[in-house]
Amino acid sequence: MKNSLLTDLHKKGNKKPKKFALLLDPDSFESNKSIQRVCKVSEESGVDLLLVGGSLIANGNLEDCVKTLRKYTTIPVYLFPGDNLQISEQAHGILLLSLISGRNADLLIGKHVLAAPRLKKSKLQIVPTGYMLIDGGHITSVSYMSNTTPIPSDKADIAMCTAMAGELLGLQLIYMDAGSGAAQPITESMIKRVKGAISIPLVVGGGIRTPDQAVKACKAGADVIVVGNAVEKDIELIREIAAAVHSVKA
Ligand code: 1GP
Repeated sequence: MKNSLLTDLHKKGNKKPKKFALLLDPDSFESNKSIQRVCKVSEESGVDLLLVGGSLIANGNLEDCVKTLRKYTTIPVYLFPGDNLQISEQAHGILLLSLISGRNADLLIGKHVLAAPRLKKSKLQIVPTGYMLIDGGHITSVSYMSNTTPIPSDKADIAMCTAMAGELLGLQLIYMDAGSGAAQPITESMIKRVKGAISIPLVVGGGIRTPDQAVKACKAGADVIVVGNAVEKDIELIREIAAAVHSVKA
């Protein structure tokens, strides 16, 4: 099946080559109204992608959240699953994450085996994604829940070789993540090294709170910037970060 997210990321000559994705955690919304508000601001700001998921969904309802997003916006909605239960057929697609920075077999392949029959039957666009956790200054939910050690932030060589291995294994996207609410985002030098070593698109997230940090990550080589926490606290930041990301040329 034609994969519109990957096609878009590989497209040459795009006036806005850098993409801005919002990470929406179903637990963070008190009501449908607050999801609708995010949809409105995201549409007005030209947000490119909505990712839905979390390390742990305790109270929120993934299915309802995705349904509401599909109803109130035309922006592509992709699942960013914390586990094999976080699947909704209502989404456009799913980042099928293999946690290649860790050595937890369940998150490298185990959960995928459980999810495979359902995914195979679904109409979801599947994006095979090499997911790499990078140390962002403190233990994040994702490193705790995944029971894996993130790559140290000053070990760009390890990050580079991990991403290269992911590409060689056939993964089609690399997502480098300092984890939600990371104290420090991933350094520009690490992004540069990783981007220079792969030819598949690179997503960068975790701890990005300002338009300036987003621009630096884009200039270093990120193709997609993901922000979650910061916009949950200040929804208007969506406009500023979207404009900053879209101002960066190829
Ligand atoms: C986490 O990359 C995302 O998986 C976004 O991180 O919530 O820190 O923006 P933040």
